Amino acid sequence: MVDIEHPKKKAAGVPAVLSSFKFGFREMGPTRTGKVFLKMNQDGGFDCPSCAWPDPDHKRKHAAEFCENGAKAVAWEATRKRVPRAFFAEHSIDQLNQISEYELGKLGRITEPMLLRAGATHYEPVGWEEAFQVVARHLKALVDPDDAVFYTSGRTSNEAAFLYQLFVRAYGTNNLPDCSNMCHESSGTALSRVIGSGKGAVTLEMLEEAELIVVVGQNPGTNAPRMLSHLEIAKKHGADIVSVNPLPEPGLMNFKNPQRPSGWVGKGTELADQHLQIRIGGDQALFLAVGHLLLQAEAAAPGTVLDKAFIDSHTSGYELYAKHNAELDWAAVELATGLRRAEIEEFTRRFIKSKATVICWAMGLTQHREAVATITEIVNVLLLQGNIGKPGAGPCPVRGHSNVQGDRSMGIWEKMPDAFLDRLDQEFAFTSPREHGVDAAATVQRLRDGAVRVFFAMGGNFAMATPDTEVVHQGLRECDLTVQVSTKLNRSHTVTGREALILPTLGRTDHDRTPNGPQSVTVEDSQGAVHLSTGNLTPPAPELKSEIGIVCGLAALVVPEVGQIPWADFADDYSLIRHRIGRVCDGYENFEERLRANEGGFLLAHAARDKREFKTSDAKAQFSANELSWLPTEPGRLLLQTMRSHDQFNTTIYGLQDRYRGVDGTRQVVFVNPDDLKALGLKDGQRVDIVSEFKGVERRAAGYRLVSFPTARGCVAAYYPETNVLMAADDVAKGSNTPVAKGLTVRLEPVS
Ligand SMILES: Nc1nc2c(c(=O)[nH]1)N[C@H]1C(S)=C(S)[C@@H](COP(=O)(O)OP(=O)(O)OC[C@H]3O[C@@H](n4cnc5c(=O)[nH]c(N)nc54)[C@H](O)[C@@H]3O)O[C@H]1N2
Ligand SMILES: Nc1nc2c(c(=O)[nH]1)N[C@H]1C(S)=C(S)[C@@H](COP(=O)(O)OP(=O)(O)OC[C@H]3O[C@@H](n4cnc5c(=O)[nH]c(N)nc54)[C@H](O)[C@@H]3O)O[C@H]1N2
Ligand SMILES: [Mo]
Repeated sequence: MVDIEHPKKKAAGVPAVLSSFKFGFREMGPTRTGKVFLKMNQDGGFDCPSCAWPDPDHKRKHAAEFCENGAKAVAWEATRKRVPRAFFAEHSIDQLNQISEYELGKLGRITEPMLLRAGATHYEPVGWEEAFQVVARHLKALVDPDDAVFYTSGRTSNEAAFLYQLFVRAYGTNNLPDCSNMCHESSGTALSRVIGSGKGAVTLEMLEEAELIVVVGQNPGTNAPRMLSHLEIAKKHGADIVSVNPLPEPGLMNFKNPQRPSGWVGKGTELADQHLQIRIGGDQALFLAVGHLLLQAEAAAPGTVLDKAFIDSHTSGYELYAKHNAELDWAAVELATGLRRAEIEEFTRRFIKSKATVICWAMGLTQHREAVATITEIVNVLLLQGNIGKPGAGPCPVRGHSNVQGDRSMGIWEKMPDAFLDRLDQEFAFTSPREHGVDAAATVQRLRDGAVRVFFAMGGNFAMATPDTEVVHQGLRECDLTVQVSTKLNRSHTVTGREALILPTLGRTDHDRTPNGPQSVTVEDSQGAVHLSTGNLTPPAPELKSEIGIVCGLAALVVPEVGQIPWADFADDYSLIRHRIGRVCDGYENFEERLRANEGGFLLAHAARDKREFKTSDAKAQFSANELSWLPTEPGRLLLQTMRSHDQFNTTIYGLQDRYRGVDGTRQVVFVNPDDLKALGLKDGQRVDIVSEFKGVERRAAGYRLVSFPTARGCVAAYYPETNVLMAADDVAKGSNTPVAKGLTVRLEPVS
């Protein structure tokens, strides 16, 4: 049944806790639920596979640090349901393609390798040895290793990621696209250039000490719920919190902390002191304006606003930036942001008052055409007041997947710097390719050209997470071989190449035992803390392999003669892998020793954060002079953002309830401002097609229900991944090549 009601004003609290346990019991039963929820994010336990928000390490032993959505992610993986052999025998590929993404995910864990032979209509069980032989046969047959692509999602552990990139480079290509290409690539690109590290420069402690925290383009109540507890602590210490978002996301407006009994019964904490309901794509203009006002305020009262000492000693480009930003076209800023000048002035006064400011952001900023420029504009504002490398201050991109940052540290990147490749080559006595590989967007374009022969995925759901869904599906079908290493089924297992393999693997919660005994893996969170993760549940099937076991098994067949790489030893003893990681990966020096010395966790060094040292081209933090950019629209056109509901993890749909936004029973909705509905002659509840327009080409998502919603004027929202059909393969962010998922130009066509 479809039920649409008023959006909620509060997040978390009792309904969140109930929802976790309900979902837990349904999937795992009471005993497993207890076992799992008690071990999550605890010493000696496993790292939550949901988001990349850090754990408060000093409190790890005490509080059960988990959130509703983390609990769902765990229950989804630790489910007792299995996909039996018979299921594949009973369903042809065509029939599998009729099953919705939501239903596929609910089927349960995969327990044995499955092979779709060329010309066959059904997957059939296959032994591990034969499965590996199939991959080896295809890879060895390719004349050019660049005809194969090796994707990675962000749940893969450091150890597995390190071996995977080693295998791929030993094979001879840098074609290592990852989910990060579609996620925080813009943050990495911008921050590397201007502060010399692509990683955020704020720890949990620093966040709690901030006087002003600005949360831009992020919905933490759903996507990083544990962040709210830390915002609440900062708030108790007196911090101002400002949300910059076209939507009034309830987690930020009012938060009931489920970790504390008072949050279950009390009225919750009003987190945001100001909500700037920005027009989609208006953020660069907003921060340009804030910079302008800060410069003006300093001119009016010299020595009181800017941190001149910091600017002089640690930055470059200030003069140019200040000159460029002396004049501002306020009319353009108001159009671009949809905000009133007075609101921006109030926002700026908060910066002036604050001695320590953190700016957090996520997909609402990174998935725009001008994302890189926008992020450098944010850094400009931070640099003006010396808000980096001191307590309570800094840029804080909030990463998505639980180990997406660690995977990058391990070398999962199509363009790893030569210094890394040199160390890799030296360590393993071979020569890795130097030519850059393809990223996610370039992979989509290659698929479109029918130019990918083997598509191999270490987790994830490339068929659904990428733009231009039909184009991607067509390209995958033209591959000779597609391989999914995964825990559960999704569309990427049913849209296949001529031959296809499913290689089931252990998840984060599963006990991982090799002939050498029980093994742990490590992950790196959003703020650069590394720690051990040890699964404690009986795996879904005894013969299931870990991702490490799979990579080692494959590599021993595909590249046995390349370099000196002890694949078999690595498969048995993960500490040997960590030893090598320590010799190759930046920041991981003496990895295994540090882990042991620090009870399984330590913080990676970050020069800008720790020492105000900037590893940029001129060893300074760099101001950027950007032209004002925004997204004007023609009459009758709106800006669409594709976003997550409260009941999904990326392409995995847990349920059909977007509780905070008041939608239940359907995902086929488009949220529109009531005044826009009126202006367009449309009505709440009516059915429309969403039609996107990019470079003269139209794309259509049919049969969406209009929901009158307090989003910013001119801005509409619908759920990812269903609306990825509206995205164009060539529509990417400048500099980072991230597919544009926010700020698509659309019109709404009523269907009769
Ligand atoms: N439960 C759960 N947790 C998750 C995930 C999940 O799917 N489910 N996914 C994980 C992953 S991989 C990621 S990357 C993160 C994603 O976390 P988020 O970035 O929070 O995810 P989105 O749902 O894409 O939300 C984008 C937010 O940006 C706002 N926004 C959109 N356009 C603009 C704009 O132009 N300007 C501004 N200022 N705001 C804008 C939207 O209104 C929305 O609040 O979450 C991670 N955690
Ligand atoms: N329109 C639109 N598109 C987007 C986005 C958006 O906001 N809007 N967001 C983008 C972002 S931020 C991201 S990160 C990508 C996400 O893209 P992906 O990371 O490719 O997608 P997920 O849905 O997270 O992948 C889930 C699958 O991973 C597998 N899996 C789960 N756990 C494990 C494990 O431990 N090991 C292995 N091997 N497999 C496992 C399961 O089969 C599961 O179905 O999507 C991007 N696409
Ligand atoms: Mo992400």
